[in-house]
Amino acid sequence: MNEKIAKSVSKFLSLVLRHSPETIGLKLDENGWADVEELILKCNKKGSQNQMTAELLDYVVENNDKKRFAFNEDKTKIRASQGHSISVELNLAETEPSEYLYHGTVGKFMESIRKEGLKKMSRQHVHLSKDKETAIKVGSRRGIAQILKIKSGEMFKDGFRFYLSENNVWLTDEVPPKYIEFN
Ligand code: HQG
Repeated sequence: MNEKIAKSVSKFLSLVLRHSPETIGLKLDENGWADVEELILKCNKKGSQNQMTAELLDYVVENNDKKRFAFNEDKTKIRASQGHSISVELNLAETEPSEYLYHGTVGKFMESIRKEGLKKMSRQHVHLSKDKETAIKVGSRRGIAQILKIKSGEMFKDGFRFYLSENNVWLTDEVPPKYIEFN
């Protein structure tokens, strides 16, 4: 499999399964699932840069670096495991986090984060990770990464809810400033 093609398919799937299914006239159900046959048909109809096939979809779901997408049990449906901007109910189980989680951001957002904490911005959740390395990667998408250490254990004790996505991204609704260690 050509990795360039796989990456471009992954980007395209992120667009239609997380943000704007209407780009190709696709409808997701309330849990974010798209019908696989319909997805393939509609990708090809609107002439995305790649011919979509069941094999290509299988390959991307299996080999995607962050396991961004998942099939249902009988592989008739596919969805993004996290990262949505459109409202979907992923039905994730509430999970107790470790004492600390991490968030990667960049300097230009720091003043606002110090004031109001971490907000969901355009997504459905604030995204956190178990390890610093992942947070560095996330922050580096935008420039020089600034790593924030989140007192997730304390938040959990105080009643904040945490969810772990199928691909191991920690999700929560917000992180008020008092739970953030700024270095
Ligand atoms: C920042 C990627 C100002 C926040 C990644 C971030 C992740 C604030 C940006 C996933 C703020 C939102 C999500 C506040 C938060 N004031 N800025 N109060 N609160 N921000 O993309 O966490 O590759 O929605 O720090 O790997 O960067 O797409 O969130 O910089 O897992 O699968 O506002 O997206 O995954 O940006 O990334 P995003 P994120 P994929």
